[in-house]
Amino acid sequence: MALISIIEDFHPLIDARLLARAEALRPALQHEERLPLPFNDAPLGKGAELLLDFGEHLVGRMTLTLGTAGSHPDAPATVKLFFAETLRELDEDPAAFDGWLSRSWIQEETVHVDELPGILTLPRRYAFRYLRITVLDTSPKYKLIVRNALCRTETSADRTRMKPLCSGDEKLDRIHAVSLKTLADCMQEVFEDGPKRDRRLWMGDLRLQALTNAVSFRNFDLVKRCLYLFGGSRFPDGRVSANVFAGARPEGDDTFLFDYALLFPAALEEYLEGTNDAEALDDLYPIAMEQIDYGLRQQEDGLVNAAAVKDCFIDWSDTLDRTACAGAVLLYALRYAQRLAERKGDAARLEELRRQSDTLREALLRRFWSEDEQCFVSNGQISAASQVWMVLADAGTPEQARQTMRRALSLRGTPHMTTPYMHHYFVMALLKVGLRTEAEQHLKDYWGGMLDAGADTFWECWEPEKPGSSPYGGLIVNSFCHAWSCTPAYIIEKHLLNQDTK
Ligand code: RAM
Repeated sequence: MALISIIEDFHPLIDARLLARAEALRPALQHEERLPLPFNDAPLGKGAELLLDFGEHLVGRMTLTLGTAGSHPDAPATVKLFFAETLRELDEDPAAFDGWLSRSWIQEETVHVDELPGILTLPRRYAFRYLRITVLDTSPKYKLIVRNALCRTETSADRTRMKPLCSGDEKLDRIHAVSLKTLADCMQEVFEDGPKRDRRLWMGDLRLQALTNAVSFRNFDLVKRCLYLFGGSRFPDGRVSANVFAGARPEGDDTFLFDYALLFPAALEEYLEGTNDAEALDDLYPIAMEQIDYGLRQQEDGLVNAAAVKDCFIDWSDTLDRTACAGAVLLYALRYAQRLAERKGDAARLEELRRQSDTLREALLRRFWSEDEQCFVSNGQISAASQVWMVLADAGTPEQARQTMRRALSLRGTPHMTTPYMHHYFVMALLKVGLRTEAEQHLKDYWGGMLDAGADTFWECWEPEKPGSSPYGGLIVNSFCHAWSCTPAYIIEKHLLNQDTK
């Protein structure tokens, strides 16, 4: 499933006031200096390699101090630098990548160094733990020495708030710590999806980052800034883009995802729960309702139409039937819209939303609940995703929900859940039906599985059945510090320790 949308002449609907508000909330970045674990400063001739390990995942800018051995350098040194978030990435051949994403995301540079000895400051920000330096050439007269490698890290997260968990369960504590590290490394001038790739703001990711931020860094201004960015540059008909390019001139992408747009009301309501921000409610309530109205307009015979189903992300999977999920996400969003309408004192709208929810719930149950299977079936397919979203949407009775999540736990075949994004919602659905032990176990197995496989930060994709898989046609462009994977800290603090299953 390649996710590429190209709309010629796309002119987003710009709300300059909202964008100015977002700009005013641009955070200051905080920096720290990090050195590699001890390394060998032996002279490196043509073809020699040096692998630096910084001991932890970093996001920042790199400066190398270079010296020479031998006679006076009579030619530039050419060096290849390859930054990798994981050891596994180092085994990949950048030249062999032939996937559908840009190979420009590969963190590889070839640099000529004319002045030696000297300082080499690299122009980009990198996300990495490892740096492999390959000397492509010096000259017969000299060898290169890497005397120092310094990374100046960047984040907008206040690291002093990164309190370790002491639950008495070592695995849970480590999962909690790595999830906060993942979030911190994704917190830049916006909540990025991944500091290596795509380095921008995606709605589905933002919603999960904001939840985890609320139990950790509590940088609500950054959440507000991101919501305003989504509000400030939209599709011409008012829809929220799936993501925003958040550089100096922010612009919503011409990619639309039905489920992501419907998470805007959820993210807004959750932001308001934490802040009671009246300005944000006034500014963004109409935009949240526009997403709901769009969703409701996509109904045919009470269910979401095929075009909108096609616009649903849900998980990286080519075989997943998203029909049930699309309807369930709409019903789920209607619940948040009702809370927003209540908050806003919009009684007429609230009444209407209640009616629309009831109608949709009935239609979903009628179409997708199977008495024979005792679970939700989407066009003949029984997937974890369909069960999860139906349960989260409150589509069935509590008994049906519990039944269906038991069924989801026992599903072994395809379609597999492929991302921590989907696994997050899986755990939330288990908690919702009271399967707390199973939820905790799943969290430990799935995120713990990444730790066992060597994660320093949680990954964009992790299929225990297929380690090394990539939705992009090559692991080398996968992100290994990814926003939507940061939720264990939220789940642990808000739900496992507090027994809160809202
Ligand atoms: C990927 C991004 C992001 C996700 C979208 C759907 O390209 O990394 O995390 O939200 O896909």
